[in-house]
Amino acid sequence: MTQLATIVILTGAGISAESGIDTFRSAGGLWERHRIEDVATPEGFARNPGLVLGFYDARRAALAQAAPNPAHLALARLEREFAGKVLLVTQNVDDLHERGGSREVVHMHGELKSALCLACETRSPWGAPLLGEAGERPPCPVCAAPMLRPDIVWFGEMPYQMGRIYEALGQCDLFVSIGTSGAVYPAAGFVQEARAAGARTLELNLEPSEGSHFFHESRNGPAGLLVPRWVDEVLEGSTRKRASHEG
Ligand code: BV8
Repeated sequence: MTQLATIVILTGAGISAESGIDTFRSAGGLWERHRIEDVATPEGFARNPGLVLGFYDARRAALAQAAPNPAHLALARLEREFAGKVLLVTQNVDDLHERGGSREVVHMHGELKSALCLACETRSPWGAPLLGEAGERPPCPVCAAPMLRPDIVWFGEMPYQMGRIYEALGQCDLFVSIGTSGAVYPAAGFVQEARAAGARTLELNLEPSEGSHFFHESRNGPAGLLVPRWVDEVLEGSTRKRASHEG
């Protein structure tokens, strides 16, 4: 394996599936129980804010019952021990990468544990419901307006940190996609950006995704099994960071 310097990783709902978090498009997934137009678009929120706030409040509450799985832990180990650069980009809005030990995570579709104020447009860390029992809306921590919405990128909205992501894709040696169906853009197009920049591309997914044919290599199986093995492979084949306790 040529010396790896920069790895870009994209994760999707599949990496959190073994932690008990629902995916979107697998059988029984989120999009079977809710229409995307109703709960994951600005128009749906304008039409029925209570339905959308309740949808995300339920998912935020479910986070407390979920724990990071071996795939999350392995990516945190890679970040700690790999001597080159790793950029972890996730489409997921859960906090399992952070709770698994990853220190730098790019949440391109936003986060359940953040709230966006429609009045002052600031994003604030948020762990509580956004809709009270009696339908009341909590005040924004910055401007006090009762105008908070989930800090989630809905369909038709611009994902976060796209400039930073495209810059990394243009310079990476390896692009790895983990647990995503490749159904949603612009994330689904990242593999082509990486290939155009000369990177090797690897897909780790339970089954072939819509974009499998774009990858040089595709391995199928549960992330909890495939990701730790892949991280071992990368760390064995490359120099490791000197552990901080070695001084
Ligand atoms: C934008 C909200 C532009 C957060 C989400 C036609 C063509 C191309 C594009 C478009 C088009 N029409 C419209 C568009 C654009 C649209 C889009 O892509 N639509 C699709 C449906 C065609 N995209 C957008 O609107 C994006 N914005 O384009 O803006 C723009 C330009 C200028 C100015 C303004 C705007 C915004 C997209 C973000 C939408 N928000 N979610 C939330 O509620 O969570 S997307 C939603 O799907 C989730 O965020 C999720 O991240 C994303 C992708 O899903 P996956 O993560 O892949 O999950 P999925 O269930 O699909 O798959 C799970 C996979 O895991 C499966 O493959 C399964 O096999 C695997 N798996 C399961 N278990 C395991 C496993 N793998 C390993 N181990 C396991 N155990």
